[in-house]
Amino acid sequence: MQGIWFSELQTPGLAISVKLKKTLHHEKTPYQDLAVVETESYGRMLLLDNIIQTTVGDEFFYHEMIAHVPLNTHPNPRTALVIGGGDGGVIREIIKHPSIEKATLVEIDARVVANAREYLPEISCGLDDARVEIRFEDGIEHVRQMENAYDVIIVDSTDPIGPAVGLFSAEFYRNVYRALKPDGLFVAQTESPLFNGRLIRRIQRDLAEIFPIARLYLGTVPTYPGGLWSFSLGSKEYDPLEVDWKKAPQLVTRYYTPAIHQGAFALPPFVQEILEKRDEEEF
Ligand code: AG3
Repeated sequence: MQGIWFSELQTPGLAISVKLKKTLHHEKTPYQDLAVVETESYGRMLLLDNIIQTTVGDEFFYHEMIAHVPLNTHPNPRTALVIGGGDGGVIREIIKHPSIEKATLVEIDARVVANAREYLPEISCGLDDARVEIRFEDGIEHVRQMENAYDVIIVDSTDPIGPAVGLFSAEFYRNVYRALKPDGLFVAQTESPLFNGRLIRRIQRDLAEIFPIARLYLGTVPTYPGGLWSFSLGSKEYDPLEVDWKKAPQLVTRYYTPAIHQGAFALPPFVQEILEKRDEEEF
């Protein structure tokens, strides 16, 4: 192949390759290796430790699905917390909701936010909104300290390796429950149903023990492993399948619609099987 290509090794036997126009920035932050590159097919792309986090070309699939499903499930979300998500994409979607009074971003790595502001303005543009507060601290610690504070919590983390591991644990979910208001709900990105079935099953079981309502939904993200992505939702009161659409805000979106919201909870048989399997039956 001609030119310079970046490859992410998505599994030991699968890579995605993207042709580069140029590298715009590269640094080692106190937490990770960070690069912003210009690609031929997806525009600018953010890499953390050589893993694709987001691209200007396909970010809306992910950011709209992780934000609008929980925010429309809550009838009147006023306070929202994003853990991770330093590129600002989830915040940009949250502030589209007129009921939002305050959106807090808790990102451990200030360099992610600084680089997103500089190189990814289409994604980070919401970070300067007056309703947004940015805190550079550990999300795990933050939810440990909060109680009865948020209507919606969204975990926009990296893959469950290194520092993000704790964001996929039952202890963290219990702290999230406590940090939520009595009718609050939370969503986390929970990886690929094709390649992370065991993880998804374990998370769904943990959530079902902690929250009265636990559900899995799916979306497409072209640059993520397998292209099909999962989100796990835990809710104290509101069911994402019972949204009163007449009362939902009219949103300008490119992927999310009420019909896609409903349809995202329709699980293909292979995903249903993942949830029902016993651990020793893993493929
Ligand atoms: N959060 C990262 C999702 C995981 C992607 N995994 C992968 N490419 N192997 C994305 C941050 C976007 N705001």
